[in-house]
Amino acid sequence: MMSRRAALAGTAAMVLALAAAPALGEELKLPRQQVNLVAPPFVHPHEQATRQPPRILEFKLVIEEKEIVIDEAGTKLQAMTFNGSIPGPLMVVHEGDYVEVTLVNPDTNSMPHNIDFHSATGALGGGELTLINPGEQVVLRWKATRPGVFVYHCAPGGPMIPWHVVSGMSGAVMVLPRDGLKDGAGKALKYDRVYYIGENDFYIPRDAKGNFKSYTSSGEGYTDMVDVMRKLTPTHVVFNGKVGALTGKNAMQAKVGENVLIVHSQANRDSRPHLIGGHGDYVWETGKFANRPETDLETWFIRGGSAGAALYKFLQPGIYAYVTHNLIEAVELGATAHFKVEGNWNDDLMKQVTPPEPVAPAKLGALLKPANAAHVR
Ligand SMILES: [Cu+2]
Repeated sequence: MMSRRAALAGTAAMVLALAAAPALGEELKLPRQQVNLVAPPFVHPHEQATRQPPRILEFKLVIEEKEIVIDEAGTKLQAMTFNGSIPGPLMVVHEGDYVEVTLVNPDTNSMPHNIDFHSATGALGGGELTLINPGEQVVLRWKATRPGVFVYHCAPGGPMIPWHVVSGMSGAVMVLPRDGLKDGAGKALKYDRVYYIGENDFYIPRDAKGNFKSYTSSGEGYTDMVDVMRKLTPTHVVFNGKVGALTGKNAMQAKVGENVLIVHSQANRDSRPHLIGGHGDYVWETGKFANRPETDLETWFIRGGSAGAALYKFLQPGIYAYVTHNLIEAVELGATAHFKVEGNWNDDLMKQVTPPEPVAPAKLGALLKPANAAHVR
């Protein structure tokens, strides 16, 4: 039983805690706003610049362990996800806002999970305070003090960390400056559309014949997958959880003249985004908006464990492939997305002067002769 003195000390501590409480009281006075998250590549509605004072933004992330198909051949992965999508949803707030996340691990799941926000400060990005078993939930609040795009991911400890991440548990947060994006010389930059692309490297085990294996649960496939992971050679590198998740009828849409912000995250491995036939007008390669964006880029670099942002105004209509410019990963392993852009073609920027045509035989002979025979010794 607690002694009277201990009880008094406890009461004193409580009084002290209450005396220190005004800070908490002030916090609670901040306006609150519930945000309904949407599945990538789409992003929930938000202001780009805001005149409102800092707020508490409430988000809910439900962890879902489930089987997904990751390519056209029907290859299966026992995935682990935030809100059922790979990547998890992009959460948008402004610098100075508070992010209040309710993380739910339903009892239909089989493993403990948590969340490490690269944008948050302390306690392993919140990972230390959010480890929950199936059937539990936890609420974490952190202050968004640094503007930029940042990865979040599950980090339940030891070998579980890379396994959960390469099984799908990552996403991103975008902390916008309160007065919006700037070009580095103080000029405001606005986007007409924003898309969030999360890149994933998958490591699917093969059977003796070389065919991809499937499992009835994550746990059943764990040992096999770790063997593949340790070779550091992914079997798939994909955008948004699946080969073709953002191509063809799933292409991201835009119109000529629109500024499109592309947020790209990779929680585990390096990547080199490249928009074929387009550019990065303004690129925050390391993703942090307090730094001046680079301009006119052809390819940019996403360090594993980070997110970057590129702003591009589409100037021509057509289908643009957005790839990682390791072209083997883009074409053979899956890391290709499409933008479908509508509008009018600009002949000044590009024109096919004559279409492909057969070369006349006489002309061909002339072409094959050394052009400047006199100079050939
Ligand atoms: Cu997890």
